[in-house]
Amino acid sequence: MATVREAAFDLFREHGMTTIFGNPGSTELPMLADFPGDFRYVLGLQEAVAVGMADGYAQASGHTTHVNLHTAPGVGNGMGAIFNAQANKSPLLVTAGQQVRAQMTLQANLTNRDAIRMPHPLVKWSYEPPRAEDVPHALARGIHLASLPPRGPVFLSLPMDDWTVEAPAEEVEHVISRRVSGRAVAAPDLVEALAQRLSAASSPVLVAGPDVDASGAWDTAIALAERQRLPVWASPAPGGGRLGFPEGHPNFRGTLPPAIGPVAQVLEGHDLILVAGSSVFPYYPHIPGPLLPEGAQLVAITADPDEAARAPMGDAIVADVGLTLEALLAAVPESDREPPEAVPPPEYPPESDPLSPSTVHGTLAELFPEDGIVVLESPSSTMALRNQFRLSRPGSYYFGAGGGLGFGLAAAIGVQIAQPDRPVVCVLGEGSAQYAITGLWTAVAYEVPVTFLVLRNEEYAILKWFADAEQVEGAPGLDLPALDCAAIAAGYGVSSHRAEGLDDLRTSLEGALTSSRPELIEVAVEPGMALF
Ligand SMILES: Cc1ncc(C[n+]2csc(CCOP(=O)(O)OP(=O)(O)O)c2C)c(N)n1
Repeated sequence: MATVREAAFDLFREHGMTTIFGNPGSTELPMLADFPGDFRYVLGLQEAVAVGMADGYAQASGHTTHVNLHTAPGVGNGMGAIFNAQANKSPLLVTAGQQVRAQMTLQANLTNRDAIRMPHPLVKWSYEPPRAEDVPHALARGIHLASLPPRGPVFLSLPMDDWTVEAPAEEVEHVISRRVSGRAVAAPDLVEALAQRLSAASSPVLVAGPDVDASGAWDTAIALAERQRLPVWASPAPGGGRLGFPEGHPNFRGTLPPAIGPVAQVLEGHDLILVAGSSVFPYYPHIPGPLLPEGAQLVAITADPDEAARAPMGDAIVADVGLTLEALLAAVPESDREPPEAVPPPEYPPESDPLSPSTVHGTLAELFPEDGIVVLESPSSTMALRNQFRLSRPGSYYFGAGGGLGFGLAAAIGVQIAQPDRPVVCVLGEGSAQYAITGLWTAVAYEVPVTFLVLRNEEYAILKWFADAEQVEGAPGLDLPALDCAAIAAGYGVSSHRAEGLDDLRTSLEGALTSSRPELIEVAVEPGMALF
């Protein structure tokens, strides 16, 4: 007879979930007992980092990923990162330990007294099984729910004395062998009607969002844009956690601005806006204006019913983005509209002291390997990086769609573990780096060769920009003098370097990109926002 623990690990094995991220405490040790040799445990030194790494790993591998947190305080530490994971639609099985059942009612130390309610608004399902025997079934249910569209985190609180209880054999056999799938194509008449609207439009445009990449629709989006001669915009950067279209493709125009009025302005002249795999739209800040340009209609394809329902304008089709784009592609003819012409990246400013963030990003873009991956969290220069780069392969870009800092550094490690053959560069502001700085230890301990490029502007530049936009004067806490990331990294055992000038930056980037260990390069940059 198998124990609950043996059944659980068989279930994880069956789903290919043999890499577990976590930070353990006394309430998690019974789960980790006799840890099987075919599993890998990746230790994060703080729960937010463990969740962020799992988020990156889940997105870059495409598979539901298990992250195990310490009971109440550990779940609390992880909540900001769980918020990010739901915004990223990252399929996570988040488990946490709990007091032994016999001591929960008297609320012994470390009891999570309302475990289900704690992460509730951030997860698709939050549960504590009523009996130890229900743990394998609850884990399976959580894995299926996390994997079904819209993907996202689920949470299970697991009392620490459950793991050694005997599991119900027949039930477990069924639970382990079940497969649940949720990719659904839109009804044929909807696809046909959309195909007719698209072909009949005089100037249609495609807005490609993160779920194009997540649903494996990269090539289909290219084929559709080419067949219908569609100019293509990336969905606005704050919510555009992944790219939906190759930035080096001649049809690619750029990244939409993240505000109501400016989006309508940029899309002026188009009569049909087809949005694939994005919410409509991830706006911030609030710059009012018309929701759509004069005379334009909008249709969104999304696998997320909530995204479809909450959009303030346009129609929506709820279905798998990849399958629906394929069906649409098959239903539209070759168009005779004029094909768009390529937009080259803007020229970056010449060397200055300190360097402009645009010069740093332009230089990185020049050296960037074909198969490289960028994980970005450098708030005041997000747009500069997007404008300087022309990333053109699927799975090449990850950005925290939720906006909670700490995603970048942690997720880059998870992405690199999931994609060991592709070089990962994590571009960070020195302020952002602090939210997950302990991740550097994990990168060293597990030999994860991420290149961390830290832009040091000695301030929270984007908050100064927001202060201006919000007409806030005299706000404290927006300067970061003397935060020495190279020295901090050295303390974690990361090989680090402070780049002085452009030549040094170039040489050190070249070295780091081919290094087989984590490297951190800090570069001083001009304060303020960098857009191009
Ligand atoms: C968890 C969390 N706390 C606070 C913020 C607010 N915030 C947004 S950007 C920012 C400053 C980031 O500083 P830095 O990385 O140095 O980037 P810069 O703005 O200078 O480019 C802060 C504190 C946030 N987004 N997430």
